[in-house]
Amino acid sequence: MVTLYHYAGATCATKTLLTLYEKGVAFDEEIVTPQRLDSEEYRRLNPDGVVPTLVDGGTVLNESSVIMVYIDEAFEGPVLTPQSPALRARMNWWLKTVDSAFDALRVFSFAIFVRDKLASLAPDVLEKKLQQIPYYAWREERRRLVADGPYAEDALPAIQQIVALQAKAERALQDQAYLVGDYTLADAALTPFINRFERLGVMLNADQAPNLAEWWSRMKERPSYSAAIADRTTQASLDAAKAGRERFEDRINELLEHKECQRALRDFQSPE
Ligand SMILES: N[C@@H](CCC(=O)N[C@@H](CS)C(=O)NCC(=O)O)C(=O)O
Repeated sequence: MVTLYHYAGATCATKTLLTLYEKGVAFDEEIVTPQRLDSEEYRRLNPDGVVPTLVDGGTVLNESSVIMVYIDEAFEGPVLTPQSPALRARMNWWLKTVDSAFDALRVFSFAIFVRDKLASLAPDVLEKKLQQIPYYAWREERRRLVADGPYAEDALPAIQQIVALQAKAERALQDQAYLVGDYTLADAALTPFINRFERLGVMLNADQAPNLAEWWSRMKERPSYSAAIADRTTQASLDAAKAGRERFEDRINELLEHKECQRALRDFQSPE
């Protein structure tokens, strides 16, 4: 049986969980704790030390979008990719666009609520944890976010990307119920991102993005949403996000009202 390595609440892994549930594929789960992410055993499966990883017999796959496409192609069940090359290209554009926004989601999640876990560590313990991060850019970004949270220099570019992604979705949903024709991998990819934006208090409201709001209600009604997100969300994680959102409410609003965010709303929602 296919095995998904992940941990609760990981946005990228949730994309692949949604795909497994939408397809109706039976799967095993291996929960990857923070210690296991850094272990040699796990790094052999995923050199970057991140989730998700999918193992299907001798096939080991990393990268959430690659895994989603594999699940759709390798297993029976509803087809989640359009037939026509043009629509398929559009879906692939969404997979790439959502992937490109992941750094922004990571920065903002970390700034608002993940950082507390690290900010309370003794300096030498924190440094040891930072040294486990394989890339210099990720490591230094994390160092800045632990120190300054949403006041770090990374916050504005991140929130602008977060707004731009939602503005693009609003535009795509102007005259259709799903991002590309019927429900596809594109919708599955965007779902955990919007879920996180909502929790962080950076989801556009229904006046700014009415079509996105309707799409979001539709996504939440799908059984895959319950199985991959709602049923797996702990009260502790909801409380942590709420506490961060409330604590930094003024800063979040200041960033959302920044002219760069307003520009993203204007440029990407209706560039004509
Ligand atoms: N581009 C990768 C990103 C994977 C990634 O960064 N995953 C996050 C969770 S969403 C992770 O494992 N983070 C662990 C950490 O930063 O310690 C993908 O889409 O699979």
